Amino acid sequence: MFSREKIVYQTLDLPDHMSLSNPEMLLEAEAYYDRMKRRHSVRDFNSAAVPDAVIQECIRTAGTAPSGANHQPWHFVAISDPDIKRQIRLAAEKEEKKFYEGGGGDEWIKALEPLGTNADKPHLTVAPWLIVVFAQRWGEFDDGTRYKNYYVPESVGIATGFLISALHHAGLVALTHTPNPMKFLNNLLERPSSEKPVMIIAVGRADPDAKVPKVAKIKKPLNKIMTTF
Ligand code: IYR
Repeated sequence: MFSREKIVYQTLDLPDHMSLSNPEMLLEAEAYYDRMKRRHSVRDFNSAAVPDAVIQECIRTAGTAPSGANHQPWHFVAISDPDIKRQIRLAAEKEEKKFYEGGGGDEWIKALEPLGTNADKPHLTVAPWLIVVFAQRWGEFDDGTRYKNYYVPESVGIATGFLISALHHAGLVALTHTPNPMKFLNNLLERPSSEKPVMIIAVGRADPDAKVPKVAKIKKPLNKIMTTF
């Protein structure tokens, strides 16, 4: 992506400078919270198609995230092909079966009980899109030599947060899914070994009868997640 000679410090006037008054700021902050608190992790999808263009815009949003040294160490693979989704589901369910049959350890499996999850992952074929997030352990200059990436998990985590927020903003629901191990995704999706699969995000509209686990809606109050000095 980069060529060595382009790496120099230059500046631009801050584009898109916003200058809201304090009350306007508070209104915006409240409106965003109001929107984001209506995001729910949904396991019951409607299979109706969602246009490629919507998914593209949401991934474009993810690509605006800040990252270590601005290396943008991520790649998103968007899949609507039913055969590939089926192969992902088969491989993921095989791993999940081992996890839920004891491989995950008693404490972990118990912690998941209130969420009602199990080894069946129908959403991986029902949801019209799967987005697989890859983290790039290193990058390559145009001449093929490698450069290091920095803060890769943090950067990819931030970009994935942007993605989930953008999907919600577009009226879609999403479910993150992390079969372990996920190496099969490199082969299936033809991604290089420099990339580590981080998660699969099932994306679509919610089924009209969708349910969510009651416990998922209990969020820690502000005074438990924030300290002010
Ligand atoms: N990967 C498994 C288990 C799982 C783990 C966590 I941490 C969750 O929050 C939910 C599920 C699965 O997807 O079922």
